[in-house]
Amino acid sequence: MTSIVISEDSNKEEEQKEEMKKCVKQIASVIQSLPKESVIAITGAGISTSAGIPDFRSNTGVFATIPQKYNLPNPQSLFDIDYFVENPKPFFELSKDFILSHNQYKPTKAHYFLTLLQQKGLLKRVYTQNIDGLDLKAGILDEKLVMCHGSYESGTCLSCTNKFTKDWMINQIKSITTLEDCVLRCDNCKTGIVKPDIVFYGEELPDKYFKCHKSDFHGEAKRNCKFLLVIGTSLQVAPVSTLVENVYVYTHRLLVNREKCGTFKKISDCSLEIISTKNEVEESYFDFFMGEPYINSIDEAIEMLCEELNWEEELKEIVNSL
Ligand code: CNA
Repeated sequence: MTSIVISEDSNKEEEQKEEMKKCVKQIASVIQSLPKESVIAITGAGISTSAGIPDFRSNTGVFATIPQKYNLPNPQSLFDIDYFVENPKPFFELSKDFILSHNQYKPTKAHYFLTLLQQKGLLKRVYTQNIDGLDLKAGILDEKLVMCHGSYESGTCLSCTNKFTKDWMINQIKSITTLEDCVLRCDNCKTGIVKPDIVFYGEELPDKYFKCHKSDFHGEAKRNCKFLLVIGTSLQVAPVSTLVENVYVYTHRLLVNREKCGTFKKISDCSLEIISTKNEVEESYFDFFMGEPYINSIDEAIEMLCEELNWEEELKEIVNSL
């Protein structure tokens, strides 16, 4: 006689799946009850990895794969302003392919999910740490978007501050043949280095970051953010990493990421309910997590959420229309 044996592992997997389903239902019901302009999203490199752009800190990310030949003090030196001024070649050599091909990358489902939230009038702001421009390509409006770490859309001469367009930088890079030439030099002063307008470690964030931070996270205004959506970031780079702490105490927060990070590490499974008594009224709010081991990727999480919200067709329409 053969008997069916259910292993402990498969039981656990089933339990995890059920747990995740419950969590996705809860998240969807929160989203369905949100007022206008009450969602703030914070995004990082993980939202763009399925578009083919490596992040920094995954096993296959830039920091793990930087060639030894550059002899960098540490992987972050590649984007450190003091190091760049002394030795800009490693940055340009490694960025060359990205700058040349960056028009070819397409937004991911998670980018389009943010566009869908915008279309529904729910989106207040996207704070992206990314420099790939995919949020703009996905149709996020300029007034809704804060590119916290700048972009490759323009460049500036570090000596005479002359401005250059992306097309100028692309044409210059195309003409580079050897590592020795691998630095963009200013056409105006002839000596300065032209740095793409991305924010390096040690540089100030754009004014727009501080302006929007004031109107989204200060005083009474912070109460307007009812749902903080954090996607694809290890929350290791300040000040953006600190935004997740700046929200009002009853703001629901969802992290969609491979691993838990920052204060989301407190979540034991997929969600954490925090009950608090204020003015003798008991209030509860939730932190949510969608990632491993329950969900394998950001795209998969977004698909699950759209299915639960019944937004699949609308998401498809956006993808096809852009
Ligand atoms: P990071 O530190 O590399 O973290 C990325 C996070 O995303 C990690 O926690 C990963 O586990 C997670 N992740 C990656 N792919 C997936 C996936 N498919 N599914 C689920 N989770 C995934 O990057 P951060 O954004 O936190 O760090 C900030 C830096 C990265 C900023 O200064 C950016 O400019 C910089 N960066 C940007 C890009 C870009 O513009 N696309 C690419 C690489 C680095």
